[in-house]
Amino acid sequence: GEDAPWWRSAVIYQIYPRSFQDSNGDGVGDLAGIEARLDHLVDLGVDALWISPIYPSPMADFGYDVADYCDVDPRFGSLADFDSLTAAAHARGLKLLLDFVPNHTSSEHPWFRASRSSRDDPKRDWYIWRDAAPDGGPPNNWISDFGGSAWEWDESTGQYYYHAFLKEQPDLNWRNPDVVAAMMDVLRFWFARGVDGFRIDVLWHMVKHPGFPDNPWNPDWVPAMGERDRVFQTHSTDQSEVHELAAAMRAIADEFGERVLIGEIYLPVPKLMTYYGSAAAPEVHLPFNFQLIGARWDAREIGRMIANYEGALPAGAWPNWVLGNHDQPRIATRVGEAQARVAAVLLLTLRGTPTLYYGDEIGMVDGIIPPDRVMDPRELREPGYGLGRDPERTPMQWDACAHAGFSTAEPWLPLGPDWQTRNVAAQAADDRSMLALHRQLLALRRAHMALAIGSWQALPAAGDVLAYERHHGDEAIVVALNLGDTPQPTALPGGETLLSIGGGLSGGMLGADAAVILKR
Ligand code: ISL
Repeated sequence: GEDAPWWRSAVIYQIYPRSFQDSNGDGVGDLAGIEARLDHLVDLGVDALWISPIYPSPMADFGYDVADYCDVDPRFGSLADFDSLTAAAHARGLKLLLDFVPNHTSSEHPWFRASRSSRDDPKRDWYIWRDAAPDGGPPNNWISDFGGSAWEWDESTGQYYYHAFLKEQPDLNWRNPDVVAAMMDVLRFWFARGVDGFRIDVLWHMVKHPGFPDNPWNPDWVPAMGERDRVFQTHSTDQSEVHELAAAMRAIADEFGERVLIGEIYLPVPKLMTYYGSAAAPEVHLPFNFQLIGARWDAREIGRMIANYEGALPAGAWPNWVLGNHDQPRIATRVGEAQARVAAVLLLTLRGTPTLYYGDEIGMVDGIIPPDRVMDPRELREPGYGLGRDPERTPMQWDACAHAGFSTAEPWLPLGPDWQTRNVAAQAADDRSMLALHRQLLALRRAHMALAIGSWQALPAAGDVLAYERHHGDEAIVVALNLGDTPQPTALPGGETLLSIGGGLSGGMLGADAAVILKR
């Protein structure tokens, strides 16, 4: 009902802090920059911002390698800047979410420095250390997400340590209760500081099989898939004990009132659903649903996927949708400019909490990164397969001034190819722009409870058309989308047009790349 928790009707906006706004002229975005741009988020109409990691870090994986969980990296600012940003966000009615990175620390974290100092160090068991196999090789065949064995030999103590990602990102041993206690204190630290929730990095990775058996080899593997997929991550991820940890994190969030936990989980739907937990032991509020990122852009396939996901939700569980993030090619590049508009209507009219990736509201495309500008360690380790993530991390395109208004200096990554014409300033002045479309969609969600929190029901449709109805109380709203580039015959219940793009509906035909929202 109307008193649903804030995160159910909210739209979340993801900020990659290096790339949003630089305030001090070093070419890297920072917290003061985000604060200076908060009014963009207010004008857009989102409810919450999630900021990718801001903690002190050697930046081997741009902040997903944390060296101190309870401070701010000087490149991003200070704790005082963080408090100022939090207050400024809250003053505008915006919630603020941080990124919690519990699976691994930086190899420069004092905990790991202690752990690797000697086999007898009290912190030795805070990480995952194993003897070599009899041939001196790694303990098993587990492979890092960024390529190569997930085990790194430590010469001085004569054991291997486990890292699911870079060797600069050793995995914590969450089977050790001292690790659990220390990390739960990290959550309390930020909740007490006013953080409204967390996105939890690689939640499904946190616990590994205690026997460390080999993972099954993937018989269909080809190099273009990336080294990671040589094996199935059967024993290295998604172990049953992870659910106790998720429930423990949830219990802490609940100590602080209406806070939200979002789990980053790349698993098939039935497995994803288990991370909601149960009524007795709730886990994350929103296990990220990345299916729109993986799906073929086809009305029938996406229609089946939505219905399947809706049908699989446990009682009381709230859905969510994502079109892009800092690890995935941008939606405008995946489906093209015209369909990116249709995709925006889809993201913002499905049932559930949407997360919008910075720049997608102006239709930013993937950047083109010259070889000498590559920054992503994933690209540097496995070049040439399109696995690199720099293209979706280029600076926010604010205006047509120097460096797109992002910085007074050369940005850490090159600007996107179209920044001089595709930017916030240009689109703010054009009521048919992608930005204007996002503002309209977000205003409609605010004005119509059926869109914000109503039920979802498929409507019959054929060809490239996807159609559904949202209901709340007496309100019924119909959405129809043409996921193709030819006009499609479409029969819809009549109603008042709330929004129409790409030529809309006329004479029983939904135009190429068109979408309509009707109030019955
Ligand atoms: O990219 C992936 C899914 O298509 C996976 O390889 C990966 O497991 C997933 O993206 C995990 O990402 C998160 O953790 C990483 C970090 O590099 C990413 O930026 C972060 O989103 C390690 O912390």
